[in-house]
Amino acid sequence: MAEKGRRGALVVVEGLDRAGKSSQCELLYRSLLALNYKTKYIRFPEKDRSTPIGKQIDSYLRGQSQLDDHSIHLLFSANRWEVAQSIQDDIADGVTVIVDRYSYSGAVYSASKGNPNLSLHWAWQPEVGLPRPDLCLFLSISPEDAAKRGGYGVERYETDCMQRRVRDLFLSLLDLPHNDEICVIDAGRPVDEVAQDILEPVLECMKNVDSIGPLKKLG
Ligand code: FDM
Ligand code: MG
Repeated sequence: MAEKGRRGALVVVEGLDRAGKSSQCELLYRSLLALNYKTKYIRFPEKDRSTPIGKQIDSYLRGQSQLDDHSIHLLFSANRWEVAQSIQDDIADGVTVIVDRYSYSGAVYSASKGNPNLSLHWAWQPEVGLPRPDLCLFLSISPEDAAKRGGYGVERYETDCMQRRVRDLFLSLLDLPHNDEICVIDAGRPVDEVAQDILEPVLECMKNVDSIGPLKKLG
């Protein structure tokens, strides 16, 4: 149903572990397909973690390898740069691309590790120039609601202390004046309600891409 000549929208879904990002991305993807929109759903780190960089990230997250904080940070960023061109091509082709985690996770998780040489400012720099989302939905969940959703897995960043820092840094990003494409969604509610709250701004954004103009770059 993409109208002739209209580009797709770049829609990013962000939030803490257990906020329901992947389930909501899946629901959004199916809703857009059901409405006959050309749509793709991708995630970072990329789904199978199967590219050479994806494999290194996977091994690090599982605790099977050690890497300097800056190195792993740059690998996460490189993982996005690997697919930046194909995102741009899809968008130009009228495909709406839904992205599960993006540069915001990239900067915030690395800057939450407590490394004094790895500030949020430093962490953001490799993201500059990547395709800029037309809309970023931040799924917000309180630590209490997150805790009700069951225990963490075994991956490296899935600890209370880390998640608390990540949450605070995410919130500080939302306050920055140039981040006006970020929309906060209360993700502590039933899945269907959250899905409805996500679908509306996404459809609105897809309708407005012409007035937004060409896909922008992160600055
Ligand atoms: N993560 C994810 C980062 O630290 N940097 C990044 O750039 C991205 C995309 O990887 F703990 C972290 C966030 C999370 C872990 O992601 C795995 P999923 O979405 O929970 O699989
Ligand atoms: Mg996770």
